[in-house]
Amino acid sequence: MSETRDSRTLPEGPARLSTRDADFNQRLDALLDWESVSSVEVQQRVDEILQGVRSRGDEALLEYTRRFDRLDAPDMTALTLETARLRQAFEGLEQTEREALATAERRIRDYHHRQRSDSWSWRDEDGTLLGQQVTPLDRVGVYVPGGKAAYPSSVLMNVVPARVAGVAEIVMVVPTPDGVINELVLAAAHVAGVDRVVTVGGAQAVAALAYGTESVPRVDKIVGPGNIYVATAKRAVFGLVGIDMIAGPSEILIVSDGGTDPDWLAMDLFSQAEHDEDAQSILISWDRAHLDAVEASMARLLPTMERRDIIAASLGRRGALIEVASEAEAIELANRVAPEHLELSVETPEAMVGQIRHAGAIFMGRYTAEVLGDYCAGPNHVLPTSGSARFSSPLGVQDFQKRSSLIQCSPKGASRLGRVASVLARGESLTAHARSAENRIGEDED
Ligand code: HSO
Ligand code: ZN
Repeated sequence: MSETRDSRTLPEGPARLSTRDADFNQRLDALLDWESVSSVEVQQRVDEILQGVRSRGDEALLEYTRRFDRLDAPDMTALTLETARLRQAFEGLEQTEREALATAERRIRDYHHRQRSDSWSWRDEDGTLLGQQVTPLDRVGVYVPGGKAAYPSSVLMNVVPARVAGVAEIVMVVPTPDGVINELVLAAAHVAGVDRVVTVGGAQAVAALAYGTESVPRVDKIVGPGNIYVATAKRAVFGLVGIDMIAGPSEILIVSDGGTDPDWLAMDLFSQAEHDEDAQSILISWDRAHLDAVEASMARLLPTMERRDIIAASLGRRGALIEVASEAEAIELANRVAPEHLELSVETPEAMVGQIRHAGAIFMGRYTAEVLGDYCAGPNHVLPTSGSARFSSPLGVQDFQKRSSLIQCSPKGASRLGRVASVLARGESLTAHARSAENRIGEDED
């Protein structure tokens, strides 16, 4: 337990820190330290599974599904769900659930529509055309975890940007241990526009998508979160196929000016803590009494939470309430943490947002609970974690589009560029390059 933690409050509560503490930097670094490391044992098991599916296709998929998910299917048709089955799942929902899914999908689609890159080109002074042609990926695989982390919202967040990009075929894989199917996940797949679902999971599902089997088509990119086996398998097949980022546990960092209801902030901190024992929730303020009030709210509300054990573990391991000297210091600290989610719970977030350089998603003002972004505001909830917002961005349409560059030389352009290329090619002693360029040098130079 830290020296400054108040022992009357949460037994498993977040650490209390102040930037004035002599050991502040050390303690903050220890809290932020998180790295996904895959053991040699996990890597070996994953390699075996990848090899199995690569060499024996569907037969291996059926065997691993029998072994790991206790699901004895006679053939792959028993593990494949077509669009009619997805529609049936959607139609079986309550009307409020159908409407919520449809509203979320529409808002996510509208937001991502604005992200699309268009092709462009121009002609230089010699009449040579230069440009960029943007095309979608042909086929994408979306991994959806089973069990406690099976989130219909993540189905929308991974599939909708691919659809908006123009991906022709989207295959979803989801484990169904003991044959238990999550109807909400299938309904979300329907709303998002998945073409087919294969009910296999783990490294074997990643292998099927990367190599293709008799029944599962090989895809060009695999996206979506998964456990350590899935993450290890994705890393292993990267290069043969594209992959998205490997996401760490969820994080929230709130900067509060002291004017937001402490109970609201307590619940905002809980909202990400309840994802995972390793999730991170941090509150920063220059108002010490406010930090005390939020700490008291957390202690009072925690026993009322269904997932209190996970929340308490997450807060105890990686949570923190940090007192800073000023607003400027709060901003500096937020940039240093580069959180996945940043709530600016202040009176005028517009004045602050321009100073934020590193954050996956920024939630501006007291009314903007981070959870609205998790489900339905519109932006993607697949975001850079563990400080990777310093160099990467939310999942988006760009992740499902690629660029081809275009060059069309006019005779004059070929002649002029030919002279330049020839000199550079001879400098590299590449004679065929030089002569190929020289063939197009003409008399038509000015
Ligand atoms: N906060 C998670 C996404 C999520 N939350 C899904 C609820 N469901 C990672 O950004
Ligand atoms: Zn969440």
